[in-house]
Amino acid sequence: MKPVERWVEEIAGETKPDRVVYCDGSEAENERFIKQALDDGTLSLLDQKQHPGCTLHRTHQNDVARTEHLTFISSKKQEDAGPTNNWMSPADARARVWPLFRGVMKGRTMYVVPYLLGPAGSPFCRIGVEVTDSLYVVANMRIMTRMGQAALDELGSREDFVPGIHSTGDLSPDRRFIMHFPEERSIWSVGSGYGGNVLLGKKCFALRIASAMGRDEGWLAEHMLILELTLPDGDVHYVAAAFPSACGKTNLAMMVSPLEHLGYKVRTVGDDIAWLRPGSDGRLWAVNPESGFFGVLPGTSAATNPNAVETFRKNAILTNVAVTPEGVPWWEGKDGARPPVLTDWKGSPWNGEGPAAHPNSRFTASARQCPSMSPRWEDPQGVPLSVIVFGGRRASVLPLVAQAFDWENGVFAGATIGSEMTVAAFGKVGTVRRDPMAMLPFCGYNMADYFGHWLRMKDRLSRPPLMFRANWFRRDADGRYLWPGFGQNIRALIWMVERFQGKAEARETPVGFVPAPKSLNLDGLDIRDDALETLLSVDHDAWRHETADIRLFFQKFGDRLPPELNRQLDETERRLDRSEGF
Ligand code: GTP
Ligand code: SPV
Ligand code: MN
Repeated sequence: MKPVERWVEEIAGETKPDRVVYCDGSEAENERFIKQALDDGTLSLLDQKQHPGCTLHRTHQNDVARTEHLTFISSKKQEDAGPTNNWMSPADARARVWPLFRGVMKGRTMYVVPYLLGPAGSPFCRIGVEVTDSLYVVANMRIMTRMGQAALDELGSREDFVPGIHSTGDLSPDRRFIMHFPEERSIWSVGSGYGGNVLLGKKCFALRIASAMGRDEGWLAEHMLILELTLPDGDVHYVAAAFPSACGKTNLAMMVSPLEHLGYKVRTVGDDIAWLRPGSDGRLWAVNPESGFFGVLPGTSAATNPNAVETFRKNAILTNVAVTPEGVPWWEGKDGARPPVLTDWKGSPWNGEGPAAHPNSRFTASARQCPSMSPRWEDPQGVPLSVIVFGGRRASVLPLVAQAFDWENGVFAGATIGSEMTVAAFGKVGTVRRDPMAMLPFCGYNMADYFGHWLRMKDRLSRPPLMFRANWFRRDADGRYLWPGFGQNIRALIWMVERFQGKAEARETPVGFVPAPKSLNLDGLDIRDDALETLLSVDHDAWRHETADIRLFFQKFGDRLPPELNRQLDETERRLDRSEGF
């Protein structure tokens, strides 16, 4: 018996499914599963004329976003999980959580889902196996990962797969746990049917477990998009950008360049997760470990993200959207007029109160259907980065774009990013929290050690990418966005890449280099001078509050925080003091 078969047998012995089905990922199998899911009500068909092959899934009403308070890192020692993670000892996990799996699959089928993260044969490639009692999970994993036979072939008799156990359980939040064991590299998830909690290849493996692997093996697992920017002279550059959940990664990665006629072209490599490793050439190389998108629907239209609209036009799974009586999906911010009659995301007639689609409603669709994919998106070696961006959603404080002075200052910039919370996770939407590298909910070990790992990466990079802060969400006194955002964000990207080339002019501020007047390409963009000035300004008083808040945040980590970061903080404050009156 192969190791994977032995493990499956053991889990089946505990969870007691009626049957065990190994998934091969084939077209025929998928058709069979979809039909079954349509029959049992897990999925329903959307209008097949407009959306061939598309289905709708509704999650339970209390199960619509990641639940960070029910997500645990179960390392032997609490300090290895660190102050920003919930911790449960492995013994407590056995005692409190494991019993929830006993007999949980009685009367259900257990599907065995083997999958690859990263292209097969790539040095980045890793193997996972998820067992689940949800056909929704199977159908999603087939899109999001390289699932089925390819993974079984790669797996062979190997033991080094990451096992993940998922059961929807009874969906009670009292019995919902998302457990990670970074030392033994395994995952348990029970009591949820929502994306990030149950598609174990995504946040659980590709970020939380992979970040711990990366620490041990010398690479990084990051909550980043990857895009390709081609300049008019034909030079090709790759950019990785970390923004917190629902802060614009998918939109940036799939943007349509408004300057394509001038030779500025953007293509997509990934929209949510990047695995980064130093190459023998001293550059930092990136792959997208996924093969599909689990993207936010509200606000997505032909105007904001036509590439996404085309990507989920067919063969997509739409979760928690509203539908017309004909089964045409609808969400707030979709193109065209709102249909007069809608069933809301809960399945009830929509009475106009509250949103019709859930604000965190999402599409699952294959990257192969995305018109903007770069020809190199599955390159086994990955793509070399020129630029790393750390962004946040901030109404004030954070300028549109600012370049870090050097690698250490860039790690400081990433480690101190604050962002307003969004609907992607259960919590207080709109409140600013520190979200280092957009990884606060996703780092599988002590974040102080993670900062140290980032700092040390520099020793292996003789040609490091440049690092930047960015913020597309600055607002005026009336709450209106000062920056048009979406495709126009290319202006900031071009400036960043031109900084890497040593071409663009900059102005030094206490928090980094910002674009000098006229150095941002604003060709064809209608933006007021005073808006631009605010966007590129550094408000000293606001930044003093910011540094005070950062100091408090750093104190959480005690002695474990790398001293470089407090030194960077001190230097930032000194620069703010020195430049007062300018
Ligand atoms: P996750 O999948 O949760 O990790 O999110 P993401 O970072 O990929 O976010 P996404 O691109 O889906 O954007 C989330 C929301 O922000 C959507 O409603 C977008 O319409 C909106 N958004 C994206 N980019 C911009 C921008 O440049 N400006 C403004 N104002 N809104 C944006
Ligand atoms: C996020 O919340 O950052 C997502 C969606 O990308 S989920 O897969 O649910 O985590
Ligand atoms: Mn995400």
